[in-house]
Order: sequence, then structure tokens, then C-alpha cells
Amino acid sequence: MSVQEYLDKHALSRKIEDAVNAAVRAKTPDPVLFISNHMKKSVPSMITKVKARQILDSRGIPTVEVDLYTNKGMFRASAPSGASSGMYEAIELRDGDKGTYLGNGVSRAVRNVNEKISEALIGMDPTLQSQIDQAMIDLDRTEKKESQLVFTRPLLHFSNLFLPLRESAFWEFFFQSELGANAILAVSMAACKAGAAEKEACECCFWHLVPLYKHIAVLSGNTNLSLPIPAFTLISGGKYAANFLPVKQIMILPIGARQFEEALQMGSETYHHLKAVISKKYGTDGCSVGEDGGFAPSITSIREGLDLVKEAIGRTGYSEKLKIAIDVDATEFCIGTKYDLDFKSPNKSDQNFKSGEDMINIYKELCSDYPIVSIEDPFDKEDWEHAKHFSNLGICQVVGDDLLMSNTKRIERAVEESACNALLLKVNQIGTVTEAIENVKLAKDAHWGVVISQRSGETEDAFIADLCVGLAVSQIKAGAPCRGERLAKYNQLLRIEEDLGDQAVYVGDDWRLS
Ligand code: 2PG
Ligand code: MG
Repeated sequence: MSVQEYLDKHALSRKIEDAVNAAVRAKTPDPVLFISNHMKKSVPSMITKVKARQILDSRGIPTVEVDLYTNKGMFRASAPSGASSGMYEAIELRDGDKGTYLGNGVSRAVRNVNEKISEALIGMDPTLQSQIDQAMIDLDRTEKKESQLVFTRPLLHFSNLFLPLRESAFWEFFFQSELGANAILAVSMAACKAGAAEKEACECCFWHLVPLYKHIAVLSGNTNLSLPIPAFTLISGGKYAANFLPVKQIMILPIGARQFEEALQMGSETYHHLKAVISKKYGTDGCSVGEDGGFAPSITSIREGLDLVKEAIGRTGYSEKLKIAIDVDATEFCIGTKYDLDFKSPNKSDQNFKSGEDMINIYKELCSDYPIVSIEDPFDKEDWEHAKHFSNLGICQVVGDDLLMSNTKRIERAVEESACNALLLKVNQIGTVTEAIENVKLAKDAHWGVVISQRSGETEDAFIADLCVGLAVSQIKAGAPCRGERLAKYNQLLRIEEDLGDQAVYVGDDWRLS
């Protein structure tokens, strides 16, 4: 092919002329940089490659990381993974080979990205998030990544009879997504980052890009960006820690801060005051931390934990500005219709089992004795009656985590029955960015609060920080102000606040309105 034929084939003369004309019109001081950027912009928006690998999450358990390539570059995202999982959430795909990573490997999910998903997405425009997500959902073939029946093993193993059903290996045999929610989510988030990068804010340079949170705002049709209040975990219990504290997390909400930066400072200072308080009472052993960075002293009751937090808050001088939230995670200690607050204690006796009504009374007393403004999962995930009753008392924000499992049908039911008044959204439970946006809209339409949440198994991916701002969700729960995978989210919110400058709005007192 001659030079002329090559130029004609690619319409190069016209494209170069357009770029030069644009540079002249802009009177740019650096025409070469301008022209190269201009040329780059005319390259089609297209996914060129999707490559996954297995990495480890913050608990040292494998998870899926994806590198998604477009003509603009490479965009990386990774899927978090939780301790609580249930039959209504999108199911992550694990290898199940007990000889490798104790069965937790994700090589099948990685292969699904590298083969099936990659083949389906190459050539697609990364700005078309909903089409990308739909392509994966269609490919998955299971209803919303919900479980698919697979009869590869005996239905019930004798030993499973003694486990709570949701923990039983029984479910593993039955509920498997075709591609794996871990595979789909990582690709969905990477595509979202790639989509943002397609939207250059100005022609003059590479670094004026549309940030991820703004791209998410556009995808969701949201025009009011805001910085969420962080729910910092201070004390860990329940499944997260080896102490006898039944509830999973005692958190603080810096609702009186003026900016996110100040909120983070308040959280960090309180955390370190608490360390000193615990250290004095329980020795330095008491300062070991749970899954999401909260301290895990050897305490047995909620009040003991709340007293420690109250004392730490008292030392900060922020008493009026900090409120308390708890994640009870009551499904964990519900036995039939009763609640066993001593479930972790070696000397437990069923004498101490509480009824749903007893639990309501306990919560009422706690809310009047401590500045508690939010309670997550106060009852078992199937105890809709007590959830409704408690929520209707209007004592505090009632957050549905296990109750809802980020599942659209359960959110709709909870809205109809007023079983809670805030959604805890875990992106990997719903499975794609598009569905996460839809579920947040559902909750907002019901005038609920929305908390976008970490998982216990986190990665250094800060996607949920941008998601909160882009969707103007008023609360983020990302663990303690400690540990890299938790701080990845909080530090990203600092950057976003700086980026927004005068436009930055920290929700503060309006934290319940999402
Ligand atoms: C919760 C979450 C996050 P997990 O219960 O709110 O903290 O826990 O990811 O372990 O399910
Ligand atoms: Mg929870």
C-alpha cells in the first residue's frame, strides 16, 4: 500500500487538518499536546480487552480483580466479599476445591471474565454502563445472578443438619451463579471507571478528566452531589471479633462536622482516645482489631462497649457532634423465634434468651441512655413483624442489611410494610453498578436513608466512595479509620471533597435524607 493509499484509507489528512484547525482556534500555547489529545479523542470509545486475576482481599481470601482496557487506557476494579451471605443476594463463584485456598479460590470466576465476559464486551462502548451490565446479566442466564440449581453433590450431608441453613455447605451445592457475582461486579465497576475516562472535561490536557463520581451522577441522573457522613467502626463484636460482644459493630457518626475532612479527623481522634481507654481497662491486648478495624476488647455486653465509646467521645470534646450507630446483626444469634445475646459466651444458658418484644425494650432503653441514632438489623432477617413494629416506633433510623440483602424484591416488600427506613447497599450483593443505582433510587423514592457499605473482605478499591458522592447517598459505612482497605474509601472522599472545592456539600445534620 502506498503512503497516499494509507492516508486515504484512514482519512488521515482530514483528521490531522481538523486537529490543527482546532489548535489554532483554541490559540493553545502547546499545540503538539493539544493536537495529540484531540486525535486521541477521535479514537472510538471501545472496550478492547478484559483481563481478570485472582488477588487476596483484606482477610487473605481470594477475590477477583479485573483490568479493563479501552483505547484510553486500563481501568482496574476488584470485588469485595462479605461474611454474611444469604439466598437472596447475588452469589460469588468459588472453586470449592478444598485443597486450594481451602476451597475459596476464584479461578473459575477469573476464567469466566477472561473468556465469556471478555468475548461479550469487546467492542462495546464503556460509557454505556447499563448495556454492559445487561450483557453480563444476559450471559449469566441465572435470574439476576441468582442461584442456579446444580445437583453435583448429595442434597444434604448429615453434618449440615447441625448448621444454620445459610451457613450450610448445602447452599453451596445449590446456589451458584453461572458467571459469578464476583466476576460480574468487578467488570461492572472497571467499566464504570473506563466510562468516566471517556468523558474528557477539556481539550487541552490529559489530566482534566471527568471524575468517577461525576460520571456516576450522570449515569443516575443525579444533579446534587454530596459528601456522606461516615459510620466509623470503633468496636467490633459478633462475627467480626473473638470477644463475647454479641453485636457486630459499634460505630460513630460525626454528624456535627462541617466538612468530610473534619469528620475524618473526629473519627480518627475518637478512635485513638478509645484505644487509650481500652488499653487502661483491658490492657494492650484489648486493642487488637476485628475484621473492619474496630477494637475488640474482651467485653460481653452492648452496654460495656457503649460505655467505652461514650468515655472516648467525652475525651474528644466533640460530644454534641458525634452520634452512635450499632449493627446488631441479629440474624447471627436468632434461635427459632428467640435471641441469644450470650451466643458467643462459653457459659451461655438458654435462660437468657430474649423474645422480639424483649429486644425492642432493650433497644428503647439503649436509645434513651446513649446517643444512638441508628440501629442496623435489630432482628433476624425473617423477623419482619418485630422489624415493622420497631421501625414504626420512630425511635431511630432502622437499617436493613440482612433483612434486605440489597435484593430489589425484598426492598420493595420492606417499603410496602415499613419494615425499616434505611437501605444498606452492598454492591456485590446486587452485582452490577446499574442495579445498585436502581436500588438506591428505590430507597430514595421511599424517603429512606441509604448507607453504602463495605464488606468485611475488602480490597484497596475505593469505588464505593465515588458511588456515594455520585448518587448523593448520605451515609457510608467503610469500617474503622484504620487499615488500608478501609482508609482507601475515606481517603478518596477527602480527595473528592478537595476536588469539589466550594461546591462540596457535607451532609452533616441532613444525614438521614438520601
Ligand atoms: C455488615 C457487613 C459490612 P459483611 O454486616 O454490615 O460490615 O458485613 O460484609 O461481613 O457481611
Ligand atoms: Mg450489617
